[in-house]
Amino acid sequence: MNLSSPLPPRPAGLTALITGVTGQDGAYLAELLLEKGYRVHGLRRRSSLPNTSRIDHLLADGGLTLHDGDLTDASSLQRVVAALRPDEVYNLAAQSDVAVSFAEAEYTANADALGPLRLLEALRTQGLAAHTRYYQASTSELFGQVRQVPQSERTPFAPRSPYAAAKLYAYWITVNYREAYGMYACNGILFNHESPRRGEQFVTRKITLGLARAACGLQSGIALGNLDALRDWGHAREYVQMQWLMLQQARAEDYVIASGEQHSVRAFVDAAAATLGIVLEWRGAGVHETATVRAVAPGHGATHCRPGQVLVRVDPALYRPTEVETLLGDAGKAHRELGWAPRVGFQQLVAEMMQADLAAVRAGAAGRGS
Ligand code: NDP
Ligand code: GDR
Repeated sequence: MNLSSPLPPRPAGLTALITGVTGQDGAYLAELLLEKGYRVHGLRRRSSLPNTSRIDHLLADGGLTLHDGDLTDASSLQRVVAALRPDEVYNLAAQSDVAVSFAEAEYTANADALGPLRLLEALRTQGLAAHTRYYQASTSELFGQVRQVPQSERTPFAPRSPYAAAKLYAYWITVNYREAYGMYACNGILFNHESPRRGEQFVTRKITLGLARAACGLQSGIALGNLDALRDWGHAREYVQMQWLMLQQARAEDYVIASGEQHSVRAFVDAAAATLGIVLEWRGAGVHETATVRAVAPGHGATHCRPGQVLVRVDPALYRPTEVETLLGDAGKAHRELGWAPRVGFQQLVAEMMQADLAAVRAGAAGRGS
């Protein structure tokens, strides 16, 4: 990444609070901030089983400190903010699954819309409005029913899910606190970003984990929903660098972060299968579409896949009530002002995820699929 202009100096040894530290982005961001010499604190919500597998290595080092709290509980946010008086807050916590948001719309609004409000209010009422810099994890889902391709900071929002509608409130309340109270508060409008640490319910990871299990004979194939959806996928490790950079500027602004490339879910399946030496044949359309193994090249790990095997079928239950069909980002502003230039391309991202899941399944570290 080339910075187009020198950053204003920030003091060393800053204190950062990351909500959502146990998630994909939280883990990468915690690593990045620790490398930069921050004192890093994370908010962890209560769970009946351990939810720290992505950050256990940071906890073992003693670098990262966790605090119990929940975005739906204002008192816990007030307590943590008052105790830490952080220099930077990265609000990454959210009910982040778009499909789940249709089933849990009220909870999603509570966590994803009111959660950011509670956090901003904690900062304001603790007298930190002029001190703490705040990052809000906004999303390309805000564009929803796309009217303009590609989408930039100037594209109108048109949310298509309870998740996106909640994130719309979070976007605007962040802008409002910036304007009303002079806070350094900004939105990163990030397009889809993936990694081997991606949650298993998201489509990319569902594909790489499912194909890895199929390659090892642990399941025959996977069921997917809308194969035609188009997404702009990048690597999470690179995207969290921009989250940090957005808080290091002379003034707070909102930025789109995207790869500028678009692929379908079907193309992701093809690329993941190719990493395993599998050539697929797609037949049928809509809910009748299937992908069958046409050929398998030896030596790529797909030891249990055979020609004729159905690797992908469509399950209509996995379609969403309203879908975001096409997303493609224009990150020109971030390129010009933050020096944003993604290095990891689509093929490299897919290959890294596929190889990581194959290695994990072979090592017995990823459980048996259904
Ligand atoms: P993950 O789903 O991997 O992580 C979400 C995190 O939020 C987890 O740490 C989770 O805890 C925590 N969390 C959920 N609900 C609450 C709550 N009520 N109180 C406190 N913590 C909570 O998401 P990602 O890391 O992928 O994404 C980070 C953020 O960026 C999210 O806000 C997401 O909506 C947004 N975003 C993500 C994009 C992507 O492509 N990844 C793109 C654009 C925006 P637990 O581990 O216990 O579940
Ligand atoms: P998205 O990611 O909804 O874009 O939200 P997801 O990977 O869930 O879906 C991407 C597209 O794939 C289609 N799809 C399927 N999706 C899932 N999860 N499972 C399936 O079986 C399946 N089959 C097809 C979906 O319909 C969709 O079109 C992610 C999250 O990280 C959000 O928090 C974030 O804000 C956005 O990315 C940007």
